[in-house]
Amino acid sequence: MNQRFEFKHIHTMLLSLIALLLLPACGKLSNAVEENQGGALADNAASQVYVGPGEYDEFYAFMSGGFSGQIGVHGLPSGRLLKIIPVFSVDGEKGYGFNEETKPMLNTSQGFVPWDDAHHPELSQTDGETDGRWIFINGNNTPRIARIDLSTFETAEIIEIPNSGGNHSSPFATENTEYVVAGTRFGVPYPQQDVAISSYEENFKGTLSFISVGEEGEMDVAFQVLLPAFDYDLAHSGKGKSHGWTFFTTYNTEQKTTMLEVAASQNDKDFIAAINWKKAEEYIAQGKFREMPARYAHNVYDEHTHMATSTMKDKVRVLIPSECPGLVYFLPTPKSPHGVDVDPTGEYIVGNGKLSANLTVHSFTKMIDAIERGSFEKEIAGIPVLKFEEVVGGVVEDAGLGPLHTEFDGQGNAYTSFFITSEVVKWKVGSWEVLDKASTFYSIGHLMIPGGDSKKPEGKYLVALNKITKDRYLPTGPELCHSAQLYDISGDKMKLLLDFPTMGEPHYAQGISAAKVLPRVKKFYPIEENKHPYRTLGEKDSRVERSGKDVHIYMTSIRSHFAPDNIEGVKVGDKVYIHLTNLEQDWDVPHGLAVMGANNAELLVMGGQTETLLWEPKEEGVYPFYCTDFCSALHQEMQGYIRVSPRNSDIKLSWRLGEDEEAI
Ligand SMILES: [Cu+2]
Repeated sequence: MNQRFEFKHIHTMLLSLIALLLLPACGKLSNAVEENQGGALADNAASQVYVGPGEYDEFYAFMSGGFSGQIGVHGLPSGRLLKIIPVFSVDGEKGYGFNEETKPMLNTSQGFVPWDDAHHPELSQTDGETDGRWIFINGNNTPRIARIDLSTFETAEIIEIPNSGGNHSSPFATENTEYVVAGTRFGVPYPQQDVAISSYEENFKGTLSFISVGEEGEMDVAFQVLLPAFDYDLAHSGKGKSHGWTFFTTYNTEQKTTMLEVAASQNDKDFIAAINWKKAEEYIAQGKFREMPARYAHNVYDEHTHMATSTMKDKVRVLIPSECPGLVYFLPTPKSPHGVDVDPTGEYIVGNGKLSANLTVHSFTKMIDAIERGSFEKEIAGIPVLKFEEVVGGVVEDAGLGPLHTEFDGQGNAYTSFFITSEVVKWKVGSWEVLDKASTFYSIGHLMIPGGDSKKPEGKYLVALNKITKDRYLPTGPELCHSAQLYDISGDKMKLLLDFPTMGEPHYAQGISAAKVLPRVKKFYPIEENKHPYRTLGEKDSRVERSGKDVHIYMTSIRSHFAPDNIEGVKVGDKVYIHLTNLEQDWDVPHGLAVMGANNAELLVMGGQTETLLWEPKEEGVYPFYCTDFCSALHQEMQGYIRVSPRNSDIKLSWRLGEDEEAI
């Protein structure tokens, strides 16, 4: 009876809290209007974000597209959208996932998956600093990590994460990008199998995966650590003195499977799991792992063949904590910690308990001392649980409600997002005093300072990534654009400069000085390096070949024609592969190609690249095709025809370019 009462009481409290979560968007509308019309312009914020015609922004910002599955590249401080990089979702604009070359990028153990939910862009680092080589991002839904090459701004590799469900605590690189990590959000049966959901505690597990990153960026699942089936929410790797460790937050240590909004909020403290990955490497070297069956896809795009290949892998190395002492420790952390963030020195590990009013900051030094003393509260599945009071390094008290994420400015200050009170709170690392607060519009999730999770933050701007837009932009029906806000953090007080819309949900973002990226950026692909098996390196090699029902068109484009541009002898029932090589060797001259009625997207081919459109004509006729990407004054003349004859036709295959150049 008593227990029941208590449960009901907690239930009511939680429901009130959840109601609060929904409130701030409504309560702040009048404030927002004042802010809109007053502060920003009066302080000449406009000149601070103005980037003149023809000038470059100072920073790149890579904004996750959330449920669009892509990455949006913006300039800062202008907020201008520069590019959408297709990553986990098909993209008709660029033909990604539609052309033959990129279809394998979206292959998984479940087959072709044309969509995902992309959350956390993570720049590669060298010695704890962003280096401008690559950006990684996690696919949440069908667990994957992608690597984008920042010389081409294209997705170069995607690896699936086996034995995982909801890849949220990912990718979060180590100090020299030795690894990117992936913790499962959902406990899942291990190995995946048909079992009763009620057998959760017995059959379900939580895996934390370490994905090695090679010199050229190539990824591999190096090992997994098998933990209890808690929900692993976010992660960050240590740096400096804590280099060698990665920290993962957990919630649902209650191990419930239904009505989690109440059931997973019972425990006063959940954990941060601290993984000593250098120790893991020792255990791997000693052979103390189990090789477990697993099925996961590894997809790689080759910049020279301009094609992706997909390989299925079938095993993974697993470390069991009870067999590997010193590998994992649990740090008790109040109330469903969400973000876990490590300060630039590597000493402080900030755990943001989203149902807590206080911010808990653990000390790495104290953690190591407690481990050396063997001072543990208990063990869970062979994992020592440290004593809260022995690892806590400081508490930021009553800073706000619903702390989520923290980044740093390199001046000894931290900035934490508070979802419920919809604000950014600036506080001092070490003295734990609150220095400043700035409202966000509305309901901030992540925040980002360029390099703000690295050893060397570039603490000039802060971007708030808000969940709700409400009255900030012209209404566009029931769905409004998602939004980011730019703050100047160079002074003592934060100053709101700009709102800018983003594509999909701007879940998290990372920023980097443009100067670190610019020297790497490619302007086109050298045609002499093109190793595509269906390349056409000059117009005179353009041709059409038949092999049974497969017709291969070796086509080229250069301003302003395709070669060939008249093709006859194609029949209903054929599979027509149009392999278009763009012969341009100049910056910013892609050509596109679209065929009337094709059940496919366009091709968008960069200079020196080859891409393939598969077209299966279903009816006889003469089908026009044309260039879709404006390329010259005679772009509108860049067109051609393909004649499609009946299945049993004896029209012979022919092609031509120009009146007199009939080719056979
Ligand atoms: Cu064109």
